[in-house]
Amino acid sequence: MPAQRTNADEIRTLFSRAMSEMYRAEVPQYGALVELVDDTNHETLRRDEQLRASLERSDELERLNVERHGAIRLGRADELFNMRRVFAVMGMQAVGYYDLSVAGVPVHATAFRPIDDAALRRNPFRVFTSLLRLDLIGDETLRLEAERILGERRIFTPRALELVGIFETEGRLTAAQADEFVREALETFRWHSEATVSLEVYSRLHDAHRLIADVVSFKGPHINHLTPRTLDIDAVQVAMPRRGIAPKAIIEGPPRRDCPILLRQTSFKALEEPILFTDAAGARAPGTHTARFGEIEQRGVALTPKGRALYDRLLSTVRQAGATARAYDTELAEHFRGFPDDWAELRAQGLAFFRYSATPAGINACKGHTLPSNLDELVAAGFLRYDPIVYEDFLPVSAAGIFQSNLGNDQQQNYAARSNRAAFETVLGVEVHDEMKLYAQAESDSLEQALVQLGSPHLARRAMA
Ligand code: OOG
Ligand code: NI
Repeated sequence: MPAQRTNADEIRTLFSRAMSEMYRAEVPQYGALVELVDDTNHETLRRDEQLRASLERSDELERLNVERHGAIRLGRADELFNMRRVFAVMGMQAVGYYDLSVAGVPVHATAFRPIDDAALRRNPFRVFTSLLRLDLIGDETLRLEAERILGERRIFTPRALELVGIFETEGRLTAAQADEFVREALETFRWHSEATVSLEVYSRLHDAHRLIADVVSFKGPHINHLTPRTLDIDAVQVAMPRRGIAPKAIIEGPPRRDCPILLRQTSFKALEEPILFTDAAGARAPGTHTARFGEIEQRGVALTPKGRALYDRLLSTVRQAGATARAYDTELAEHFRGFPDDWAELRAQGLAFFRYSATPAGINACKGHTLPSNLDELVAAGFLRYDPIVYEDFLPVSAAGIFQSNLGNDQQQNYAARSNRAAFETVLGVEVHDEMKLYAQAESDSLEQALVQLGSPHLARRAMA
């Protein structure tokens, strides 16, 4: 039903724009980061004509400046359930399960994002959404208190939920309802400079884990960062201090390469912001809270399970080596020599996902002739081309690195690694999509279509088998 889909895509665009405006107004340093990213993108495009032409061809130039993702942290089961319904209105579905308890962060998470190609092309905005795992708080008194405090808040406006209900029955919203929905939904993501707890309770939550204080002490799950796309993440990382922005020590993810893979990201350190705390008697006390930051990202090709296993293995050897931040980049580049940096090789070894298309030469050649009956030969003859499928998800080790850099290094904690995907999905109300299946499907759909265009439906069937 195209009408429905168009509607959701438009609402997502309206929403991400509104969120961006709100966040720039709330966090001026984020505005400064966005300016730096814009300047760097311009400079990169000025120097790299080929890149400019390719972005222009794929219609990406004008969308270069739209944010790619944001993140929130929820506290209660029904908050996650309803968040799924809210994001569904914007055409965003839960993809992937991320267990961050292994990295000392007491949350598990998913990414709400568009899943089909057309929607991703229109606006790829996604939200990394984590749920606090109160079951990982050892101190029972504190756990019960956190539960009680969270139990009293309502993070959605009644009207936002009403509009979600209308969308669920009608399959779409009118333009006026969409505007109203965006306004109402935005309220959930707003910053509150007044805590719902006393300074004393805040401190106890904070001592258990800074993230617990962040989730429990406020009226709602303030957006904690937004992330634009950069064309040159290394240049922005280096330039941040010159603009008075303090970057985290390292860029997360793979090293810089000719054939970019997965996702590279870095951020500036979260800001310490003034907060008013109120005790049970109504007495107020000033304090601070540190949660909000700005991030940038650069995406590459999605890896197959085989490619991902290689990535995870190489990365973990670098991490185990425990290099200092200064030596880290060199170590990383060194270890990743073991990862082919050539498109043909990545395809031949089945390390990455590609989108196939029939070339004009191929379409011409197949009129009246039989083409090679083998995929590699079709590629070699220039009848079939392949382009990298962009990785649209997150990386747990990187996410933990982003979390960690904002928690201060004194807060390294260890939780028993108890991944609990089933519990997460029960609370969510649906199963999360398997991202690998989505990429594999996109690849095989493109191949099938291309082979049909080349008049080789039998080959298409064989390739699909
Ligand atoms: C989310 C951190 C994860 C990313 O880009 O990996 C994330 C958070 O700090 O709440 O956004
Ligand atoms: Ni992020």
